[in-house]
Amino acid sequence: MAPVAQRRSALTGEHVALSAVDRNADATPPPPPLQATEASTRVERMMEALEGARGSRLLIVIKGHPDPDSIASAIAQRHLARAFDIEASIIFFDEISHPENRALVKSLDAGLAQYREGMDLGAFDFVSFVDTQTPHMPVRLPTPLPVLTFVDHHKTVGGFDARFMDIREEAGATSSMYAEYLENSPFGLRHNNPEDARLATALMHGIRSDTDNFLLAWAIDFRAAAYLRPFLDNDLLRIISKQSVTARTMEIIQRGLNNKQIRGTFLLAGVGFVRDEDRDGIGQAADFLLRHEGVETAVVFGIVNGDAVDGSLRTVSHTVDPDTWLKQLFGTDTSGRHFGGGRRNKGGFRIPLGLFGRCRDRDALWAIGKKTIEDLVYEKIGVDQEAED
Ligand SMILES: [Mn+2]
Repeated sequence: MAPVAQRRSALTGEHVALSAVDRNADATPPPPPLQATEASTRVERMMEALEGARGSRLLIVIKGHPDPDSIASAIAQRHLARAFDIEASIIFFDEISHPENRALVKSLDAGLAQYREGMDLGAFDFVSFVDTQTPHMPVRLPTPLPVLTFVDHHKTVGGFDARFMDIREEAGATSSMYAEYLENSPFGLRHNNPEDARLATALMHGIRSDTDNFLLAWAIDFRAAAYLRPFLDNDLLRIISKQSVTARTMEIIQRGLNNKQIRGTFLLAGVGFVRDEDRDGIGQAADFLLRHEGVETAVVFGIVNGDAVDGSLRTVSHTVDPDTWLKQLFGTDTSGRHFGGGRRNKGGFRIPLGLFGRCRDRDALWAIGKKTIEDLVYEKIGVDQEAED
């Protein structure tokens, strides 16, 4: 008989037999998950942080426009917090602009709240950040809340602390990291539980969405998918992952096509004025234009909501690191915050127009915005090319 494979339980340290082996002792035991010890250590530290906050009130923050990865991660963080009698509320600040994401939140019955002026965020004891690069609150609080957990897969920027911090650039989605916590904790997903099925489905959708349907997935993303698979609500997954492009996004893509300028492997396209609720169209236009033959990097930008130049970068280039590239290009504002940042294949930037946003001559305003971005980008491409030669 094959020896019974064992694995250390994450919490108790006891050796427990793998259930797959129990069912069929003759089969070769499956290899233990890669980095099993690391995963269990991380989970223990997450549990310690939550234990230390038992009974408290936790604010889980989604920054920027909520997307499938941040929404699922926030729900997973709430699931874990609740196991420690922590009263957790999820809050977001920017409009859920993508119609698919609005449908997602609705069909998940996710219980997300949008921030409104006058909300008393100071009534919370702790804050958790998911799927974001820095722990800055979009609104000012009289006393900043201590950061309980910080979980993300963007490039590390450092300079802050949290009771539990886990940043992994080699994860295609923050949802994969949460799936790993669930798999290795005693508070993982349960079969035949509708709420857990929704959470599993949300996480799977988050991973698919951030990895371009596993095209850009890493080992952790595939492991997460394997763990989530038996818990999924397949009908729900089909509904929420239905890809559609809105008429206004089509229009933004069309403007991008009309205005594109290509230099070598670089494509730059200004799409003019874009409504706040259509901001995601800029990213989708960049996704689309990146498929242009011979193009390795695409940057699409527009003036969003009349008050900021907003842009998205997509790249398959080996030499362009979106985070470094955008940070070098745009630098920081007066309080030292970067105008842009990103992760492995994508990035974004937002440059507030300040007083210029009040300019009534929209053509003049767009001309200034467009010229500034074009000059900066082309200067940078020139410098990069010289450095390569
Ligand atoms: Mn993400």
